Amino acid sequence: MNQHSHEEDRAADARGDFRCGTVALLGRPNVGKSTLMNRVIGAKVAIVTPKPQTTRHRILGIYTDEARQIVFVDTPGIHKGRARLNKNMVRTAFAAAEEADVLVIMQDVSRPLDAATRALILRFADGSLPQPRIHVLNKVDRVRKDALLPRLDELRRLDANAAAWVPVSAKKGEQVPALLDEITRHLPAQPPLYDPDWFTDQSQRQLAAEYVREQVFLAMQQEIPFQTAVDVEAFREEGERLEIDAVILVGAERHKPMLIGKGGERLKMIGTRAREGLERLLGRRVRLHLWVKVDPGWFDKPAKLHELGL
Ligand SMILES: Nc1nc2c(ncn2[C@@H]2O[C@H](COP(=O)(O)OP(=O)(O)OP(=O)(O)O)[C@@H](O)[C@H]2O)c(=O)[nH]1
Ligand SMILES: [Mg+2]
Repeated sequence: MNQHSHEEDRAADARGDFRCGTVALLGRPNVGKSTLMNRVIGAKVAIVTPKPQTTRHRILGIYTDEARQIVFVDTPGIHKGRARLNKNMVRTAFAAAEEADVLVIMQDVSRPLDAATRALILRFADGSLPQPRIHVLNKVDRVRKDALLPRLDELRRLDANAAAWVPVSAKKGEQVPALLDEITRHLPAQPPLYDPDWFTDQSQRQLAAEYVREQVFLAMQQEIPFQTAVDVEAFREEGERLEIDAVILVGAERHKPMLIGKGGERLKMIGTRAREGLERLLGRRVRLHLWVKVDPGWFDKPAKLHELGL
């Protein structure tokens, strides 16, 4: 995925100045964590939608060049939610933070600094986790530059001991190289942890489930996406082509006809778009079969969540 030579990797490695470590991407839902990771990796390894609570798992995105390997750990947005699924998502985010070498705490500067964002910043600012904190002010493409200064001032007061504050646009790529350099400064000197050719820890099977879920999030409204999960039941290679059978699990009986749509049109559209995205990502033909199953309240059932890796 990334253009670099293995010889250069080995050279930096041999000099002992190669840097490598993990960076947890933390923040409220919808601030752009997954967008940033995809931008750095140059591929859609984590799904992105305009709806909050898109990411549910901890997802690795591995960036390697001649001098460093930055292992991004994308996490679910930190939010309050009563269902077990929501609590598990938030637990996943905090667990990722504990294990990382560097914390990137992201916010959306196109929105006011609300109480929940403030509370999240303060939660890390107390230094209960010892790692360096880099605050990322995302979506600068949506604000006037002079509006950033008061925001920066306020953040510096909230977390005076942070390592850096970096305004970026994950969507446009603005200031992303500067952010990578800032992160690199805080990484330990050590050889790469992952094969430089790898860019994510997800299997093609997991990516397929996520790509379908992305299309469900984009196509459906109200509570439906939040009560939907995707489970790949069969995954096999037929020559060059991938054959994938996936079940879309919905949380209520009445969601099923809405997801399928008139004459099956909506489900067909979800399948087509997910398949096209997967074909682009994997560079091979895909045949995708989708079914819809109802499991009332699955998002509160420990056994079901476990089965889905949630
Ligand atoms: N204008 C603008 N939009 C952005 C930027 N970064 C992300 N977005 C949009 O913000 C929305 C949310 O992006 P995600 O990357 O899914 O956000 P997230 O933080 O991963 O969200 P969760 O997974 O729900 O926690 C999407 O519609 C993105 O296109 C940015 O720099 N500028
Ligand atoms: Mg996300």
